[in-house]
Amino acid sequence: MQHDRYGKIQSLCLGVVAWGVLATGALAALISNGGFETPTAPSTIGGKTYYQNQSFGEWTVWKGSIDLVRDDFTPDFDGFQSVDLNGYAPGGIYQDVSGLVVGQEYYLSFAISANVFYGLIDPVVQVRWGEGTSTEQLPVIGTFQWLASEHSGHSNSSMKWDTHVVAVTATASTMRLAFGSTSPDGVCGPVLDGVKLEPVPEPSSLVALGGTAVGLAVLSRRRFVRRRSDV
Ligand SMILES: [Ca+2]
Repeated sequence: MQHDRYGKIQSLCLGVVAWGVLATGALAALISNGGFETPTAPSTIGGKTYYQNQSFGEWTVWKGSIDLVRDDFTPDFDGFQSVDLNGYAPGGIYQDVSGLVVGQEYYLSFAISANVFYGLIDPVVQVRWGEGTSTEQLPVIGTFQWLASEHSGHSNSSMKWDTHVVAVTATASTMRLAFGSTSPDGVCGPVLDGVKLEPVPEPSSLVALGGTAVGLAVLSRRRFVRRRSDV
């Protein structure tokens, strides 16, 4: 296991700003259904499974299958539902984000955890961001692993979450954002929730945010793994 110190520092700094942005609460959401609260999934183990090319809300499955699950099975990060990116096989979802300003930098934030119904695993999520409709061809902007060894007491009834923040730039007014599991075949994988995209604030706004954001940022634990080969 190789720790990426630069990645951690960068992630922390981005987290300071992003939490501050979120704290303002004044920005319109660019990501639709980022909390996966619709449609309502059945209250059963595995929830509702969606397969390649099927959609739920603004999200579409681009590989494998995923499970939309309710928190009575898998306590989620926010709201009542989240997504297990391993349905019956490693899956992935994408959303085309519109209304972006070309050249503008944004902070993408999200939370990941692990479905450990069949035992502890260290699931991995790849994040893609780019122009075009061929999701497999989009650049991978980050690979993130949730480690059981860092989450004592984690279970499907007491889930521990990692929050991540990544800076992305809009090169078109509509960009595709995709998440994909690279965990082994199986019905338990990385669980995703709380996906948000916020414009990077102007420098004057950063000054006004003050130290509260710093306090919030250091409370979050995160791991940034640049390449799948590092894990
Ligand atoms: Ca949610």
